Amino acid sequence: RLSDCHNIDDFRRLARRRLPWPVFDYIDGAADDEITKTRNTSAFDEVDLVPDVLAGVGEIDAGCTIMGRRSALPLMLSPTALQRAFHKDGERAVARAAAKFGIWFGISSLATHSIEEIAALTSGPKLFQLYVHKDRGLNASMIERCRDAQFDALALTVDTIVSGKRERCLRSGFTTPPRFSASSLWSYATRPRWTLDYVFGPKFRLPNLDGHVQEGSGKSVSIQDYFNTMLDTNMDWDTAARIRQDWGGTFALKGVMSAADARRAVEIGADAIWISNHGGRQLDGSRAPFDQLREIVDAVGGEIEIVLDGGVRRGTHALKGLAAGATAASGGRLYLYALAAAGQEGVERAIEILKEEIERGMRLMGVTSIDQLTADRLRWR
Ligand code: HOC
Repeated sequence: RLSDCHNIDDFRRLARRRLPWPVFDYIDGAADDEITKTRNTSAFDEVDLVPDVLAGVGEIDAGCTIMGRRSALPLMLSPTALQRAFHKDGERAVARAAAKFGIWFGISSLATHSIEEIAALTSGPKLFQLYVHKDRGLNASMIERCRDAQFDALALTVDTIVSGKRERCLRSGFTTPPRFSASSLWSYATRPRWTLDYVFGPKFRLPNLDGHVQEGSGKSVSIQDYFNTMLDTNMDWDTAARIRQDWGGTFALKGVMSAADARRAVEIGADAIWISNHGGRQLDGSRAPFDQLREIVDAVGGEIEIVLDGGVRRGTHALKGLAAGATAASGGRLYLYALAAAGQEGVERAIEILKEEIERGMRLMGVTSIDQLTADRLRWR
């Protein structure tokens, strides 16, 4: 039950029970041996927090400004694909929950609700995550639609030049739209709530892709097919600079991992970078974002906003990131399990838990605002 969920891992257990295994494994799985996925979270354990006491923490404010908009928490909901495959309300549930808490969320080019539908739901801070397709017309149309719908920022994904080797998805044969297969039939049959919603609910669509991938069109694709056939493998820094210019608004690069690339992001005029390895779903063996944070902060801190994306499951993970120099912490799985478990109510509960952990952590650290979290409050083991 939702009331029994006290941390993100509790939602994960619920999601596992509610989702057919190919769908759960799509969310939960990562590339190769999934070492990077595990490391993304365990990296936070290499650092200890040093609290101050008797600091008068009756009134605290966990708010901050991210990419020009006020956020009630230093926490963002990262854009993730295919959300209606996890819960019938999909991205709408996430958008509404984020708006309720006054925090940023993102939708993916592979969202199951349209740019316009999501924009109409909330005037809260929202970004669009762009995958660069070979079809330049499609890229241009998504950019224009986001501009018309007044999205606050565009985040260009730069870490999916080819697909990571998602072995769980290879085994289950996961595609979008999800398809039933002989090996997973039992799992679908024993999850009737999900299966009935999916079969009898609104048609599963990817409305931002202008019909490139659509149910009923015979165009179901696997993750490998999508990345390897539809995305532009030749994308480079000139492409990123051109997209920044075409968009003209607040612009971020999602998936930067090196200090040298962070410097290039500054040079093309990006407003923010997401230090991210795509939740360990791309290059297994890639370093954890938290481990890379300090060298990136040393290289470009103060010149560009730095969002720490990867492995965040606790309020204290966010606090450690902020103390090490991040503007905010962000994550996908941190709300996706909750979406799968209980829709909007689940996402709200997950944000509430992280909010409480952040605020409790601030009080126990002896700080009343997040700018008081500085690197001298950390000790690296
Ligand atoms: C079938 C198409 O960012 C991920 C997502 C994108 C997946 C495309 C799936 O899983 O990493």
